[in-house]
Amino acid sequence: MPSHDDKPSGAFLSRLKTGLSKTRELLLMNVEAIARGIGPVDEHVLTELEEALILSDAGADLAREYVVALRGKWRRGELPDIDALRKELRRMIAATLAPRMVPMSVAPPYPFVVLVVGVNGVGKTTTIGKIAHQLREEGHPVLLAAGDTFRAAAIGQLRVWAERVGADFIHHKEGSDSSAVVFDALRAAKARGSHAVLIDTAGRLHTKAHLMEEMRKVVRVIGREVQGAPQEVLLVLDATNGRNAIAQAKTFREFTGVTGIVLTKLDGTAKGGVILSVTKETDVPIRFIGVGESVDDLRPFDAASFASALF
Ligand SMILES: Nc1nc2c(ncn2[C@@H]2O[C@H](COP(=O)(O)OP(=O)(O)O)[C@@H](O)[C@H]2O)c(=O)[nH]1
Ligand SMILES: [Mg+2]
Repeated sequence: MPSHDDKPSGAFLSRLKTGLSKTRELLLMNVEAIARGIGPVDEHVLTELEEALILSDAGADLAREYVVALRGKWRRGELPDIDALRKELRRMIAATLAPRMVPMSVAPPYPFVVLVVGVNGVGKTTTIGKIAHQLREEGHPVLLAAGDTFRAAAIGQLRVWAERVGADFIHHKEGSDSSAVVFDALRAAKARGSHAVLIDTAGRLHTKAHLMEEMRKVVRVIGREVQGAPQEVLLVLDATNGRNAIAQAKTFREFTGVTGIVLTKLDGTAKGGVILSVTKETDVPIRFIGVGESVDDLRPFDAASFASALF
């Protein structure tokens, strides 16, 4: 989808910075010289930096890789001061993230079907509401499907979003078969000319085999109703889950053919470096990042802005 911020504006960057402030504070707190922003680079700074990156969940291998590269440059006289170090680190982080920066693009043939998956509480329903809001702002007719039939409250939560953003809403009663909801939603979308169908799902992992089987069934139903769909299977990961998010990515990947990742709650954690681990350990684009609970706090992922907001 075309973003609101093709060129990150000052306002966008400052909001992103606020969202990532816990991670930035952790990094700066641990690397005193970088926090001060002046002075020479030395071995002590490089060691502190490696530790801070590991603490932020960037992954030990990547932290080492960065610091080895930085040390090489420093020894060759290419990093005269902290400012140069900071710029180089930003450049490296952006380069690591850049291959995963592929926006989700809602395009014909319509309906463009987005299945949203992930474990309980990661932010699936909220993310659907935020994406629906963006699509509505761009003028797309949108339909939300209440595929999480596990609790009545889950259906109600999605209904509130649908009303708020002006999207159509299809649901069945609590406890019904989510494939049947999806079937009805797609029929309705075709009849009404919806451009996008966003499908919410339940994410209770306590019966993993059952959940994954249900997902497969939903994917089959979608494929039968709309040729080439689902065009997007979005896996929502909660950044506060740290390394556990990587394990979730692997499980869902195997069963549902994930095509994009949304990393939420980056504002709630000092472990924002986890985005680097996700990038290193999966090969799926990061479509959006969530940096807060408000409707505007979901952003298309931009590698350079992310790196600047961090360091
Ligand atoms: N701080 C913060 N909270 C979020 C973000 N995304 C979702 N949440 C909150 O996380 C909680 C669970 O979200 P929900 O969408 O119900 O998760 P679901 O179970 O996966 O559908 C809610 O309180 C959301 O407001 C985010 O990016 N930042
Ligand atoms: Mg939900």
